[in-house]
Amino acid sequence: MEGALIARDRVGIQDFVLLDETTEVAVLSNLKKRFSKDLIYTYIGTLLVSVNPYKELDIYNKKQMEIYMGVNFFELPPHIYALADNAYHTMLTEFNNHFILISGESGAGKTEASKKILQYYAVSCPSTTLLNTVRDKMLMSNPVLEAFGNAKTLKNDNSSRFGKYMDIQFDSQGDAVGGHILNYLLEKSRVVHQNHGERNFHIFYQLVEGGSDDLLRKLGLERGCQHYNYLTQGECAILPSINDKNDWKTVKNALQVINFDEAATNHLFEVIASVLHLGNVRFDSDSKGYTLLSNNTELRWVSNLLGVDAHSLQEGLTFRKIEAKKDQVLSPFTTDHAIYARDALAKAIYGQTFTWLVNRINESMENKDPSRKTVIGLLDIYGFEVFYVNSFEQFCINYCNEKLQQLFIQLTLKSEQEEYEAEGIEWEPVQFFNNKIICDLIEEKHRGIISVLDEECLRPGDATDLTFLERLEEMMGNHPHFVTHKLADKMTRKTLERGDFRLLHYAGEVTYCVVGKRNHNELLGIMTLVLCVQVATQFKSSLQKLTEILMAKEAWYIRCLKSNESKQPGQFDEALIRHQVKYLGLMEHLRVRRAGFAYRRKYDIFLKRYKPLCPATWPHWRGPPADGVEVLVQHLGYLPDEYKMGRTKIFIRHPRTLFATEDAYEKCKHELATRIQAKYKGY
Ligand code: AOV
Ligand code: MG
Repeated sequence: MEGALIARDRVGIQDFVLLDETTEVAVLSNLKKRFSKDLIYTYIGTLLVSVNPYKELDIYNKKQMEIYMGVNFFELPPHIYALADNAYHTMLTEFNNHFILISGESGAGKTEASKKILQYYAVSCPSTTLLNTVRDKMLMSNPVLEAFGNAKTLKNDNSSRFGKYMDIQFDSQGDAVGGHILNYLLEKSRVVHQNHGERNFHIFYQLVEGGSDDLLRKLGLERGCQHYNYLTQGECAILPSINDKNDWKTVKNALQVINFDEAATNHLFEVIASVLHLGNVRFDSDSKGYTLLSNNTELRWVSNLLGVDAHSLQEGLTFRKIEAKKDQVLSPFTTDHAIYARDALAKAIYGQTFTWLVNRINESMENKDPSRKTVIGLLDIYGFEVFYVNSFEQFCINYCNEKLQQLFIQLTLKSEQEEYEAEGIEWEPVQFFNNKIICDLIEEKHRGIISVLDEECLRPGDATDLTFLERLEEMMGNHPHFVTHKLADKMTRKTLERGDFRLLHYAGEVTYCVVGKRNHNELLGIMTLVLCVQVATQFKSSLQKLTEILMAKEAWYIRCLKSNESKQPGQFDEALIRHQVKYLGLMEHLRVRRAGFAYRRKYDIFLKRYKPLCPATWPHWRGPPADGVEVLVQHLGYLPDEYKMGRTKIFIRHPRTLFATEDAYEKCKHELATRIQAKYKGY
């Protein structure tokens, strides 16, 4: 198919680079126009912008996939399949590794996008029966991981509560031969606590709603979420948008596909059930203030299901072991402490199970012949989020988004600069907001928030969450992106409580609460703090590793925009979208793309298309394509200022120059066709 290299859509412009003016107003109006016609995708060069339609569109079927297979990026209307296909073909022809970075705030459509890409590869890559099984496993890993790692939040009914990076491995024929998943920081606190309007992880509800009578009996569970403390805090266990019974069936099937035999499946649900039982374990205090179990039934189920001794379990939940000289002394917990220990155990069990699950999935997708392979990595993490109360988890999630934004800035600006350099083209750098300052504020050695947290916990004895906050104030005092009640000006102070600190993230302000608002117990506060440190430090280094993995690959970007806060189809909330366009750096990206030159093409491709426009190049040009292009554009009357000749490509400054050429080409093609028709009419 020839098609137009830069087809102009009937509705709006399909590549922002070709807009006449790069103003925010023009960008928004183009997005809006397209959105109103269900055209949710638009390019900025090879970057794909996607606006969540909140309704099923008929653009993801097999027929659509076939249309996009092997077709040049700009020949068809923008689509996620076009991006997936281009990454795939570039990988095959250049035999290098790629990754697709999908970003956007919570509910913007990242997870859906990553699923669409995986489905595209499942259908479009060549297949053999053997490889079909690998492919099925990759596809089926999704419902399983979503059941265990996603939950309803206020932002998204299917919100990812873990970060996921998946490598899809291909052999030199382009067959998908294996996969590997890296997972990042699961939001474990959700297992024991959910805010109002939110749920625990889907799997719990699926089990108690969908599990067979027989299974529930074996696990000692009653049907219905209302029986479980861990499932009812958010007061929204049952929702019209989620069908737990059906999802249960999907997950059960998926588990079979990814090689979970009966024993493994049983084991998995025994562990899940044990968490539900733990949540129902209650404590009383006796006359001396010592903690006792209210009753033994739940605990016995936990010990049965996990195969641990009931007595030690009870002791662990109600007493603290203190090492005194060579002896061990048991000191009774207060009820608060016992609840804390119970919840910590539930979180640990769930976290371990999740890791185990990911490992099992990885085993089942393992590439049996790892010689010569290339990969396409898919990155789908939890999006930037701001809630009424933001705790440590939000801090990590937003930090992760901050890092990816930094990666995006480095890679896009760097690669653009390199392209101009490689082609010997002079260019004016574009001003942009670099969020490195916020990344440093969080992660810098000895001075960042994570380091302060780390040091504070190492201080003997007297560290509390309040001293942590004081230390932060001391260290960050005049940092432009850090505010606390004490540091704030009069106006801002009204919006901040004493135990909070606020970060001015690239995507907006977030106030984090340091002092436990759930239980105002100082000792518990510091325990949580210690746990946070172990995670934050680990998280920091795993993000560092991820950055290295990504930096070694060629990048493709999908920027997802949330169309409205109420999850409604057809609603284009202009203010909300403007905000995202801003902080995602889309305007800067666009300007960088156009910094002087909106359009660039390899000489041979440019010449092949437009050579009918000049007698000297038509029908054949003998000589270097660059010379042919020079002759051609001279003939077309390009002014010296309008274009530049690079080493392998022609760079054109304004879209209108190219539009004129494209129009001339269409006219010429039409005339040629008429002439040919006329010629053959006589026969
Ligand atoms: P997220 O991954 O970006 O949020 P999702 O991909 O889960 O967001 O999308 C949220 C919801 O929006 C989905 O459940 C769908 O209902 C709808 N949606 C998204 N993309 C599409 C699409 N292309 N077509 C139709 N509906 C769509 V989070 O995981 O919360 O950051 O942490
Ligand atoms: Mg998601």
